[in-house]
Amino acid sequence: MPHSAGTSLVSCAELQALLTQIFLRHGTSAEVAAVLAANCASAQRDGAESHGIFRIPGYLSTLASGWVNGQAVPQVQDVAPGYVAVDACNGFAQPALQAARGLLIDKARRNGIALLAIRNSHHFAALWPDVEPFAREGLVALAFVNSMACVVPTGGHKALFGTNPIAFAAPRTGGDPLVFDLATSAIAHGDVQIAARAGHTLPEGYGVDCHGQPTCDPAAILDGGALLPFGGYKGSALSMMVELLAAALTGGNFSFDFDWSQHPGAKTPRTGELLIVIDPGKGAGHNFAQRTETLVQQMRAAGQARQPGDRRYQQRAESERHGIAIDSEELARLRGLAAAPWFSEPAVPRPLA
Ligand code: NDP
Ligand code: PYC
Repeated sequence: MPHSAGTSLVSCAELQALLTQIFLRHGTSAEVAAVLAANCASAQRDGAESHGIFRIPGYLSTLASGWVNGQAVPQVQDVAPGYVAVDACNGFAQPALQAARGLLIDKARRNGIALLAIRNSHHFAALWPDVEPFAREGLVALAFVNSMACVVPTGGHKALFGTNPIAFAAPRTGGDPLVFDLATSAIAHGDVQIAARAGHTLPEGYGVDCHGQPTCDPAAILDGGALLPFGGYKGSALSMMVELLAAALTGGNFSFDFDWSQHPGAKTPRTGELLIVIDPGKGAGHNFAQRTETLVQQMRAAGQARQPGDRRYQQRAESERHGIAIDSEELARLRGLAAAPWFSEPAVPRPLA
């Protein structure tokens, strides 16, 4: 966001502290508040608009609804030499990843590869923060998470898949890790909400209305319509794979499995996440990070000037230099939330029916 009269500049540390306070005031434990605040602030810092502070009202209404347990303590299980499982206990996925991270890295280094299967978890964020740190430690990482049924499988007539992102990170000698993070739907649900709020239309082929008819109106997609996979049957197949890896394999819910209707205000999908971490040092390509760099150079030479992750890294550098530009009214709202919760007592998570 360009800095103008209506925007304020805050440092990432300041934003993180503010968000931590908000989560604490709305019923999360200190551990959960710290992890979610770091995640959300880093998305805002990197210009990931649909998964930064835009998500705060959804987090808070979900906490207030009792659908998620903001105080859950993840249960880590050492299943096998290359397999870690975590029961997030109806809490958020990121604290579950945090709890298992050390064991996962140990196993990946020892065996060359390790899996982390998170179940019973809520993921409401961008996926790249889950993989980029592994690449900074010289590892290759893949992550898959399923969400809520809002995507029609190819040729179908009913929303079944989530927007189901896939993220990948690889170390690279010449610069920041090579990272991509993409929804397997034509557009992320959060970006449909942003387009609807701004009164924008969407390109053709992104969604259908409540009658199953193609529409470019984001409001019609949100009002009983649905999204389409990206790239037709190819995106649909990837979305199907994400359901299998993130839900069937982990023991989490499919995107169509859960019923949040008894929790008005609930927005966070209660599903699962799978991570695969690989130590490239064990492979035939001893200098994997150098080979990543070679590939990037060749892609550049072939005419692909912008690599996935470039926009985020540029925005990150800009935010670190000048501060994160936030709409001043939005910032005032956040400060209000940090000072006084919208209910008198911190939310006590209710058990699920
Ligand atoms: P985008 O389509 O904006 O970007 C997808 C990827 O492609 C990014 O890595 C991006 O890099 C890269 N990219 C974009 N344009 C180009 C280009 N012209 N050339 C080369 N690379 C390019 O993301 P999505 O809309 O698919 O997803 C947005 C976010 O929503 C993601 O962070 C995702 O994790 C999140 N999401 C989360 C869900 C959840 O359940 N938690 C569900 C669905 C989505 P760059 O980052 O540098 O722009
Ligand atoms: O933007 O599609 C999305 C999304 C779903 C869950 C979190 N974000």
